[in-house]
Amino acid sequence: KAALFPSGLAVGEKIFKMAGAAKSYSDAQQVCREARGQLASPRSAAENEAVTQLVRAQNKQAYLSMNDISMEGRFTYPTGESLVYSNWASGEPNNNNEGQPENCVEIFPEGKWNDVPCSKELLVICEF
Ligand code: GN1
Ligand code: CA
Ligand code: CA
Repeated sequence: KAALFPSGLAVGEKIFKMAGAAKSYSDAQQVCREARGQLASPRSAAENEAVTQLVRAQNKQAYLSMNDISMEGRFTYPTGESLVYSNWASGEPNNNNEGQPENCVEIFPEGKWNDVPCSKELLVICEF
């Protein structure tokens, strides 16, 4: 329990933990996998609020686990399951970064989501 302070938060059965330096999506995935977790996958407003608290503390965007790499416009969890909850910012996902596709998801300090290029370097939050 003490290890959650100051970078972790428990919601129900799930624990979210801020992992440190900003990374690309594939590097971020690896950080969480090596820790035997996965990137943050908020599946409810309560979970999204917990992730938002961690992001707000850094005032920088972070990666969520979900992507639409397999099929454009269909965002899925690492299991391949479609989203059961979303909190897209107005106009998102737009799959458009100056003409380049956007297949990964960032969460803002306000808690809203935006699709971004998977090459973008963002904070890493893992869930366990
Ligand atoms: C950003 O920089 P710009 O406007 O081309 C953002 C997009 C958003 C867009 C919303 C890399 O794109 O994902 O949809 O703002 N790009 C990045 O206006 O974060
Ligand atoms: Ca996309
Ligand atoms: Ca976008």
